[in-house]
Amino acid sequence: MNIIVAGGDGFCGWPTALYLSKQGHDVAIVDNLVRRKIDKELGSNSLTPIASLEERVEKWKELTGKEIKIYIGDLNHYDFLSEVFRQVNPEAFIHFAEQRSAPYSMIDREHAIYTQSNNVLGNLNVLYAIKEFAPDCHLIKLGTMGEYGNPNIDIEEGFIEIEHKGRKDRLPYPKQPGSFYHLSKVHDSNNIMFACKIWNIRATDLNQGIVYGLRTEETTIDPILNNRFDYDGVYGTALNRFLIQAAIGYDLTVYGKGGQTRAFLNIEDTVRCIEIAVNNPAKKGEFRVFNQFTEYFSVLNLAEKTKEVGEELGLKVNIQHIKNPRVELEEHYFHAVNTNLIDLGLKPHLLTNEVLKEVLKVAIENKDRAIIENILPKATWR
Ligand code: NAD
Ligand code: USQ
Repeated sequence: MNIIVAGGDGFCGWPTALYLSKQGHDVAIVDNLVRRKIDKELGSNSLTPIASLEERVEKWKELTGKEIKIYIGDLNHYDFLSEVFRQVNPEAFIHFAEQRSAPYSMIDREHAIYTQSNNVLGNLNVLYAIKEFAPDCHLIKLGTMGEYGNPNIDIEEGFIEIEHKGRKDRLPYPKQPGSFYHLSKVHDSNNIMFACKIWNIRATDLNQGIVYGLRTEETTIDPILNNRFDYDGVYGTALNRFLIQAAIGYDLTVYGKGGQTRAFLNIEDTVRCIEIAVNNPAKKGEFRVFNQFTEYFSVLNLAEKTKEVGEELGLKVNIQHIKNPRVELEEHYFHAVNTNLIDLGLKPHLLTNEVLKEVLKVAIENKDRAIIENILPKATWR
């Protein structure tokens, strides 16, 4: 298939582009490289050294003979996006290309406005481009489990049957997101659902949990194909941050009580979930939602697992409960359904001590690159 991977220079997009290219698809990456610019803005870096996108795709071609085309530009420049659609004629558009950090979106007004305009308007441009240039193209859009927030009932996959005053309907599941970033994903979901209804577009909204790990079979073939590994207080996510903190001898930063429970998946499963969505497209006019995660854990539980594994590798690991920079529940009910992807064949890579050790070893190998002053969170919600 002709597949566009938007955001293909990023943490989830790069391994996905390689994996789909390996499966024999014609892959084109669209990316404006803004994530690399944000590293400069924040004085931050990936713990693993990462090559330029040009070097990455050249190396992939040299090693496999497979070409990945690259289009450097912004989804918010509609002329650019239109030209990409004309040239690629995509059958699937995988949309990772958004500002994805909740803390970044909460820094101040400018960062909130940037996040919502980049994400919501970029996605709207993609919907218009599909309507105008590739009406059969399947939009596979990365949403987030955080769209749902922490309701005191089970979280369904996108929709819930409700009985009210004797009548029943299947309605979108209520959303209670916890940051301006997470809100941008809710706005995207609403726009996609509406576009499917009025223009007969086909779309899969993947409400992804927090991704841990960094390596896939393809990214480990050569160091030039390395994936990025974020650890700073803005872009680093819970488990990856703990593993890197353990590697550099920094106390693990559990925010508040640590009873915040979140859904997780291994990066190896991210790429497979995308493949499953590609191979099983939504029907014309269908808006479907898959909850893309394999397990859930409390933050404290993950810190304890990291401590156990770190100590097995001879590291001294302490857990610190620091003041929570966010406004969020620190103890709550969490039970979410994730059967749609499993029913379509996903075989989860679960979080074992062996898996944790592999990621921890990558962190140890690269620990001298860590910029210590970037570890504590600086952006606050209040
Ligand atoms: P990332 O920041 O590493 O990658 C995003 C990529 O998109 C970057 O390369 C960036 O340069 C590009 N981009 C951003 N805005 C763009 C624009 N307007 N035009 C063109 N390119 C643009 O993020 P990631 O961790 O790979 O996340 C990918 C997607 O998955 C995001 O939509 C994110 O919300 C979602 N997601 C990520 C996680 C996670 O744990 N990383 C979990 C759930 C959902
Ligand atoms: N947390 C800590 N200590 C840390 C970092 C985080 O206790 O050092 C806590 C946070 O307070 C929060 C939880 O861990 O309760 C998760 O935080 P996170 O930074 O790992 O994840 P989040 O901000 O939700 O965002 C990440 C990705 C985002 C994606 C989301 C999936 O950056 O793109 O959408 O995970 S989900 O959480 O399911 O919404």
